[in-house]
Amino acid sequence: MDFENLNIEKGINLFQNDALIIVDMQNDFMPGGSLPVEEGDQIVGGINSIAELFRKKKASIILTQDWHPKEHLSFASNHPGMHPGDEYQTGAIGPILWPDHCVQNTHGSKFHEDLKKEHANAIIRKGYHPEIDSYSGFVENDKKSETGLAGYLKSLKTKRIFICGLALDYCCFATAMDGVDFGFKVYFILDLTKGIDLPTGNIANALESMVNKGIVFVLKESFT
Ligand code: VGL
Ligand code: ZN
Repeated sequence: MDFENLNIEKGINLFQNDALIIVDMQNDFMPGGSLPVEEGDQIVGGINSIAELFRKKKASIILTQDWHPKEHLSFASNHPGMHPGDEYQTGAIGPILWPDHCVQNTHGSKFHEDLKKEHANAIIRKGYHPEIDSYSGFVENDKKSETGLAGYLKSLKTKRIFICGLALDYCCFATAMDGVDFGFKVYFILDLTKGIDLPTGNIANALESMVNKGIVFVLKESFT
């Protein structure tokens, strides 16, 4: 599945009970970081502009932040003899191991310096249990430990969520899929996200799963 074959919805009008979820726009996922997503820094400006639209409509803006202790079991460094990118699937870790990234309080865990953080209503942290990874902003990979995001959004009577950020095929994808399961209408902003594509084909698979889940694709220009 390519970007070209996706249906793009236009003419999106925002309301106060909409929410923008900006996923993991942190230094370690930027070029030069420890788990760099190619061109990850190039979406910062566009995300700031969309966030401004949400702010003007009094809609909610939520940032997610990958927030690992240094002994986190998703890091290859915590498995003797294993390397980043190695396949590893046990419990709530996997399908591959990662380089150390987004370690709590390090520069890599901070948001990109140009990302406008002041208009965020909430910051949801995830991945802080050493033995559980969390790609989704809603529930960690054990499928049990909730971050509180769903309850937060429901208390604001949120109906539609719009996802952007990093990385397309991991944390944005997982957040979008869980968003549907929690009862939200989910929109995925295709030109405000970049993917990792590990293993190769992962981006195409993620897009196809999202189509099948009924997630709606939009672009920056879809917002009126
Ligand atoms: C992410 C891999 C590991 C992401 C976080 O933000 O997509 N990917 N941790
Ligand atoms: Zn992580």
